[in-house]
Parts: sequence; structure tokens; C-alpha cells
Amino acid sequence: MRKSLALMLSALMLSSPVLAKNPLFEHVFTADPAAMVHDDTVYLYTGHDEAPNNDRFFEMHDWLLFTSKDMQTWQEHGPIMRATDFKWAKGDAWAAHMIERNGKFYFYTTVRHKDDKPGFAVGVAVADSPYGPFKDAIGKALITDDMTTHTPNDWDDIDPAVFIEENGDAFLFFGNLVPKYVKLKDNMLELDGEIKTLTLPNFTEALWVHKKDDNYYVSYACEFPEKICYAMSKSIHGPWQYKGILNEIAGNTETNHQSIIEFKGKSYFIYHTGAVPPRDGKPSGGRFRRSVAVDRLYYNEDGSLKRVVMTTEGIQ
Ligand code: FUB
Repeated sequence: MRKSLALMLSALMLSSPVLAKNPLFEHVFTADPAAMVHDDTVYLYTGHDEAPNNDRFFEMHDWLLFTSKDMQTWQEHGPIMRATDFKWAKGDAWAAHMIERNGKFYFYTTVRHKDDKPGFAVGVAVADSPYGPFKDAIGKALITDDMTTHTPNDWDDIDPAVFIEENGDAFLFFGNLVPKYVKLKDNMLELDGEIKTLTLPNFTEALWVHKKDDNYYVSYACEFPEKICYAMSKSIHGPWQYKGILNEIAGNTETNHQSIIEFKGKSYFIYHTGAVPPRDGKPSGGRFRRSVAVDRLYYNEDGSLKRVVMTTEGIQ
């Protein structure tokens, strides 16, 4: 029943395909890309900026899904979930991460918790299909602000990113100003041990962990306005060797947030900018009206990363 609903949803494509260029989409504001490769398809989950202008703060209620089989045409599927689908959450559908394990799709995401556990929290939703329907997997937050005390800020436990080792060990990375990680139990729904910190220069937020050959990479938003920096290691537990800037300030927004994927033999860097120009009297992009973009990512022979060249043309 659930599977057929998912198939119906995937068949219900909201519009004709969007051809690639940067930013990818102009009819809707998208931020905090969380890309996943599954079954020859790129699933691009994004936050959804709905602020009426650029002079207040984020207004984000739900997460959107776009898919592509060639990185050049994108199909829009609409919202997969609202922040308030977590009954314990007040709202604020901030950055998320999707990962598949044993045929189930786990959506780890940032939301603002209700006042019994004030501050930002990490929740986890689960579905049998990457299209959903997603439901809160544990009926409570996985991480709450009171579980870490490294900063006085109530937004220091945001931006989850999950990495699964080849031996099946899964780790949840997250944090603002202080980067943290914790092992997950095999069920992906419980913490397995203490929350540890990483040492990463100029760390702000937006952790993303990936591995290529025998190198582990952690990339993250650094400084403010945010660039993307990265570090490398031979182990998921570090030590992490800082390698410098991977992507410069992305333009017309102080935040940045990246996904790194490998798809059909090529590597891609997916990020957001504030680069949508004013159109037909509609407000332009900016700090609270961001838009996702994609460019190629290239490795040097020693495994280090070449700095990303941001383009207007996107993936051709
Ligand atoms: O989109 C809201 C917040 O802005 C995200 O959680 C951060 O990564 C930054 O992009």
C-alpha cells in the first residue's frame, strides 16, 4: 500500500523538467541541498526559503524534492515533509540529510523544538521509498539542545549529516560553531555512545562527510560570510588535516551549504547562492531567499580537492 502510494507520488511529477543552469530553479527558492544517489537517480532534497524579502530571517516550513537521471534535467516532486510533521517541533525546516540503509530511507533534519526542550534539535523520519511518505521515526528528537553544552547558543545542534562506513558503522555529524559527531546504533534511530567533537579551523556549520578511495573528507561552511572549507583523514575518527578553502563565498548570501556526490563516474558539488535576479516584479534572491546550484568537483592526484569553479551555465 505504502509502496504503491510512493510510486503514485513519483509518477505525480509537478511540472515539466527544468533544464540545468545555475541556480537550478528560479520559480521556487531552495537551500541547504542534501543530495543522495540511489538506483541511477540523483535525489536532491532541499530546504524551501519562503521569506517575503531579504531583511528579516529565514522562513522555512517544508523540504522539497527534485530528481535527475543526468544532472541536466530536473523533475520537481514538491514537498516531502513539513517541520511540524514532527509533533514535538515548532517549525523551522532547516538543513537535512537523506541516507538509505537496508531499503529504508532515513531523513535526518534540523527543526526548532517546542518549549519543553527549547532550541534547535535534530529529528529523524523514515520511509520505504525516497519519495516518501516520511513519518517521524521515533516520536521525539534524536538530538536536543540540552545534550550539548559547548556554546550558549540554542542553534548549535543543527545541520545533520550521516555517513555509513563499509563495515556498517553509522555516524551522525552535526553542529554550529563546534563540530560534533556520534555513532548511531544499527537501527539508525538511537545514539550509540557519547557525542564527540572534531577540530576543524574556522568551523561555522553545514558538515558533509564523504569518502573516495581510502580518503575521508569532511567539508563544512567556514567563517562568516561562509565559504566552504575541507579537511581530510584516513579514518572517520580523524585526525582531520585541514586542506583549505574548497568554495568561495557563493554570492549574495552569507550562508552556504554543500552536498558532494559521485554520479555515473563524475563528482559534483551542490551548494546554494542568493543569485536569482529580480523577475517580473518578484523579489530577487538573497540571504533568506537562496537557490541551489551545481558544478563539477575535481580531485588532484594526491586525493586533495581542486577549488570549485562556480558557473552560470551549470552542468552542460
Ligand atoms: O537554512 C537554515 C540554515 O542556514 C541552515 O541550517 C544552515 O546550514 C544555513 O544554510
